[in-house]
Amino acid sequence: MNRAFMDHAVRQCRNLDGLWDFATDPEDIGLSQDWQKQFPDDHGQMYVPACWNNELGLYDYRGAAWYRTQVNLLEEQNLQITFHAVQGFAEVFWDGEQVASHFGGFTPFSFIVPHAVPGVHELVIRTDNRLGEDTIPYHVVDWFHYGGIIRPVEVQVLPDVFIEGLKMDYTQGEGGQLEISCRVTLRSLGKTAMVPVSLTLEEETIGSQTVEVPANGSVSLSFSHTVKNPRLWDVGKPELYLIRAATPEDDLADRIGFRFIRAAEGKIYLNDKEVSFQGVNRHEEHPEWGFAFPPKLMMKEIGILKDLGCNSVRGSHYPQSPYWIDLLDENGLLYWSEIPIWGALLPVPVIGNPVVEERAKTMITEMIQRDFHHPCILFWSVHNEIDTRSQEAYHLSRSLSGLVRELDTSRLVAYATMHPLDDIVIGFFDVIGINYYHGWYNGKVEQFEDMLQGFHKQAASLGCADKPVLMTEFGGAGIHGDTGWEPRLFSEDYQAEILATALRIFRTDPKISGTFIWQFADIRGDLRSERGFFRDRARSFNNKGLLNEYRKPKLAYRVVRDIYRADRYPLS
Ligand code: ADA
Repeated sequence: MNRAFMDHAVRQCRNLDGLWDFATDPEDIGLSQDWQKQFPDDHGQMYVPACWNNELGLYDYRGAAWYRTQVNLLEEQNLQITFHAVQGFAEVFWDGEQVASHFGGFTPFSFIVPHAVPGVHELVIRTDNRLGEDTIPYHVVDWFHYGGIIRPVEVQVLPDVFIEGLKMDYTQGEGGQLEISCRVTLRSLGKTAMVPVSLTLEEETIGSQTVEVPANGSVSLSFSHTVKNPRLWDVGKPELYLIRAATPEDDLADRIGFRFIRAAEGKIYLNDKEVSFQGVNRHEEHPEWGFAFPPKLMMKEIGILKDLGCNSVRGSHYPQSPYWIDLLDENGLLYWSEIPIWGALLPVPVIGNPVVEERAKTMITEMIQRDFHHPCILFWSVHNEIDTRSQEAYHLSRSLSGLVRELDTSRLVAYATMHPLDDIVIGFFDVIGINYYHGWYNGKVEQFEDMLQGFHKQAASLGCADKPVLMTEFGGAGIHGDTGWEPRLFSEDYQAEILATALRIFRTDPKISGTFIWQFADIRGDLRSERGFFRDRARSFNNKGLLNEYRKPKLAYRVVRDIYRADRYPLS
């Protein structure tokens, strides 16, 4: 339902999209008044998925809010309900009883109601989108912090024995063939049962086993298979396979792509060919939809990325929609995925807060579990612009990079630094992203040359001269429509000049493996009269987009397109 392919052909699935009952709870009295049992009579309505901030009167509401809908069953059924993303901290109630809670606004969580009886059931969720000292992101963050159920809520009907998980790994075998191994997990919500399980890759059955699933327990099956002449996934060559586990009553499919990534001698290789990244940073945000980004617009953005001559995109700064990542898979575009530790204004003690570390680990685990099979994802990145000169960052980097390596040995572990000249965490990572804004926040854009020399020296001093380096952020603001003769700050002309000069410097530095321009499109900023942060964000937007917030191109878009499309990566 929420993927670009059928992840279930047998299992009944439907989204609970549409109008839900809705009530803000600014005094935070809902829990004490048991709103999960007695929803306020004077409630309004809110669309799901959506951000409440896009509704009149709720633009800057930060706090708790409650949603309610009904699920009507005509017969007894086992239900699995998945919230694909809810901003903030969510607590979920089924017929008045708490059944789930989840922290973090960009990854899914589910709960199961076994043997739900026929009749009308109440599904209630309280969510609080306030950010604080130990939330991720921290309460000072350079994007508008929306609230709401921002991605679909899905109801699936499960048989008593259902397929709980499907995980496929692969290695290079002899003569170009692939050795794939797949683990299928089944779970019982009832009695012990003997269940036949088949595994198909595209149309070919590559395994079948019958297994005993213990009552109210689970069991995992392993399958292995050799793929003789694999069609490798590559930039502009989106070779995809559907892998599907099935029983007589259930199924679960995912889409995979076979490709090999490695970093060596300062370069990044995909299928043994060096990659030079031509990318942009993309927030999944639009002023009229907030973070509840519609799939139709995602299609448009793929088209724009191709027109621009990109072969890659950085998902700044949080796990983005599965549908979006499916489209990247389908179009052979490379992807950098990360969790929302936005660190430019993150105090060092917060970096060392164990609550933040634990929450970061949960988010990394959920991100990798959800997106493990996507061939487009080359990088898992664990933080953005934290103070990587500090011991606290050293500890956090060791912890988070270690977790990524436990969960996935097939991709590169990355981060983005804003302290390239005195960064001390470089050694934990496979790839270093540098975010720097010469020509905008400080100095002249030509100073990038010195900055890079300084960074290469710093990396070498740490024994990391062989780590590939990407310029993961650089640029400047250009207000759409502000053009003229003089290179004024905030003019489209000056923005284009920064990018043209910076790209020339980076693309002629053999130690730079690619560029991700900040940013794809203008986004709303988090400016408040009572706080002085981000005051340079004219219009209350971050205006560094190549496009304005309505995806209209600026001069910078055209200048970058001429550079990105000049010599390589004919994506069409
Ligand atoms: C940082 C940060 C971005 C954005 C950018 C800017 O690099 O990672 O999210 O805030 O600066 O526009 O200043």
